[in-house]
This record gives sequence, C-alpha cells and structure tokens, in this order.
Amino acid sequence: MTEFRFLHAADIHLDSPLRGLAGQEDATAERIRGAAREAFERLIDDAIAERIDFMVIAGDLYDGEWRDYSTGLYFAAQMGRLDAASIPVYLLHGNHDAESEITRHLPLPGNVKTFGTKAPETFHHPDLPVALHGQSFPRRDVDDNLALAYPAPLAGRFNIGVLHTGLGGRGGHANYAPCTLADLVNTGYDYWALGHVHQGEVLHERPHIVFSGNLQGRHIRETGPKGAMAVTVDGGEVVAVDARAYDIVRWENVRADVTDLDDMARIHNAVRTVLEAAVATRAEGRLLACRLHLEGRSPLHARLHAAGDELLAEVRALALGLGEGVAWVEKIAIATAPLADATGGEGVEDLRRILGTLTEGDLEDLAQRFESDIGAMVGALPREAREEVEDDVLRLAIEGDHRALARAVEPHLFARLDVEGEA
Ligand SMILES: [Mn+2]
Repeated sequence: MTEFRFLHAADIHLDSPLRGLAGQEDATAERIRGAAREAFERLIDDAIAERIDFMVIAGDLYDGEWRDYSTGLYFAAQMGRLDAASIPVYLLHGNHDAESEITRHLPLPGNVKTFGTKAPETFHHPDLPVALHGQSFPRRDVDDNLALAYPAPLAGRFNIGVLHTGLGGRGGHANYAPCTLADLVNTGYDYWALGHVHQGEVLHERPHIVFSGNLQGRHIRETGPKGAMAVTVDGGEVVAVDARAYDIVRWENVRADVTDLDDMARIHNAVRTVLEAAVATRAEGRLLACRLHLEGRSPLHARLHAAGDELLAEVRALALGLGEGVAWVEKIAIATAPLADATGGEGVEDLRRILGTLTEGDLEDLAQRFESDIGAMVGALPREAREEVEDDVLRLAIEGDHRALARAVEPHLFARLDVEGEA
C-alpha cells in the first residue's frame, strides 16, 4: 500500500453566534466574529497547498438552523475549491447539523460524499485502497450506540470509521451516540475519526482512535491551540498524527496578581503587563481572547467586586490599546481577597452566619430551599444552554453543588456590603 495523507477535522460550527460580543463594533470584535470561517479557509488552503489525498469532517460542520443560506453557500464554495484540486471530502452530520432540512438538501460539489442517516454507509476513495464507514445523526438526540452497527472492515483496505460521539460522556459534552473505546478497538478498523468532543486527543494507537477537537475555540472553556489532525499512512499503518493549529483567535485564561496594589492606575499597569506577556508567549501570533482573573489580597477588593462594567470597559481599552487584532478581554473574574477580614454590623454578621451554615454546617434545610428557588430556574433552561454555561456561579447552580455555590457568592455579597458601608 502506498503512502497517503488526510486531514481529519470536526466541530467547525460555521457561523456559530459568539456571546459576549454584543454591541462591540471595533475591528477586533469583527475578527472574532469571522474566526470560524477564517480558520476553515486556513484548513482548505493547507489541504490544497499540501495536496492531501482526502479530508474527513466528523460532524457539527454547522452550528444549527441557519438564519439564511449564506452559511451553506459559503461551505459549497469552499468545497468547490477542494473539488478543483481533486480532493474528496467525507462529510458526516452530528447533533448540531442534524436538524436542518436545508443542510440535507443543499447540493454540494461531486467531491463531497455525505454519510446517510438511516444506516452506516461505506465510501471508497476513487484512487486509494481506503474504505470509510460512517452514519450521520438523523436527529439531535441520538442515544443509541451507532458504532455497534458499523460493518466489518474490508480486507485489503485501510478502514476508517467516522463517528460523532460523546464516547463515554467526556469533559462536559452531552453523551450522544455513546460507545466505549473497546467497542471501537474491536471493530478492527485502522483509524476512527471522531467528532463532538472539542478537546483534540489521540485516545488509542493501532488502531488509532482520535478526536480532532474543534477547529476554532468559541469561548473561554475552549482554550489553547485548536485545529485538525493531519494523518500520514504508509504501508497500511498510521505513521503520524499531527495536531495542526488552524485557529485565528486563541482563547486563554490570564491571571494578574494585584496583591497590595492600592490604586486603579497600578492595577491597570499590572493588567497591561500580563496581557502583553500572554500575547507574546501564548497566542502564537493569533488574536488573544482572554478571561482576566484578578487575584491576591487587595485594599481595593470591595471596589473591584463592585466595579462591574466600568472596570471591564477599562481593561478592554487596555487590550485594544495593544494594537488592532492583538487582544480582547471577554470577561473579568475577580478572585481577590480583602486585606483583613471585614467586620460589619449585625446584618453582616447574620449573613456571615447563614453562609457559614451553608459552607460548613448541616445543609438539609437550606439545600431544599436552594432546590426549590434555584433548582426550578435551572431546570427550565434548555439542554444546550445548560451544557454551554460560561458563568461559574450559574454552573455550580446547575450542578447542584450548594456548598460551592455559597462559597462562590460570598465575596460578591460582602464586597457589596463593604462598598455601601464606605460611602
Ligand atoms: Mn456535537
């Protein structure tokens, strides 16, 4: 068997709406909005420049129902570029692109083969001894183990399984089309091109079982390099699986220690310094999109907690001041502590006592009240919204971790009391 190379991508989420950008019109915000398309173009550019033998897209190409046809037309045009370069594409639909009727009926260039939804389907590469087996999601909520029905490997071929799966429920991803690593190993295929889990990972070698991860991070829980897997096969054996970064925007958590900084100008300086360092060492020339964590004991603790949008606007101005398309601050997480434990009047002591019973004492009664007040609200959130929560406090509420929830709200409550007391 000759040598060949393919790109394995997944979870591209073209034109996914990006939260946190509302009302921001600057060039940096525009860059972030267009990041998924730009990353996709990098992938296609690379495929053509390197003359790869084929491409696999393992689900969630689209984010869901389109607002208009532009997403589909854009995709068709990019596939046309690969068609002109004689590069076949094997496309599978996952939970996010399962629902759209438009998606299913969009005519695509002849090089694109889309796996059917009714049963596993097998495609053969036109020139190479490669067989690809896959089944697209017929609907969003697929709870069956699709892998069990995939056909036996074909003799004399390099067999690739393409599957969108939560595997066993990994890292906060919904466990769609669940299966085990053993299920996949036992099929006797040579490579499993998996999608759905946004963190890229080689889970097994010989056979190779691989999540490519998503092409472009979309929020602060998708940090670090994002891209696709470049796979080289020689003599029927996988000889290389290289994670290639195609992202345009790099998401990172950035921390600033503000211990003992006693005025806002010094805090601004500290923030500028950590932003510059993160741009230099972690962004690899990409636009740095970050959550800024302020940490340490600070005389400005209460003021920082109460500052809200004003402080966010200030640090965004600092980030934009580093240059166009260099850095953007998604949110500030204040994790400072006061210089000394604040003392307060009777009300403050009561609050401290109540929170103390939550974080240390017997939980039964208050847990029930949490359940009835917050549990009902959280229960009303749609499944997808629950999965993609970015707010730490809301996440704890969803997880029903009342102790951690009480600890998380405590500094906010005391900071507010302190600020009001100062005035
Ligand atoms: Mn998915």
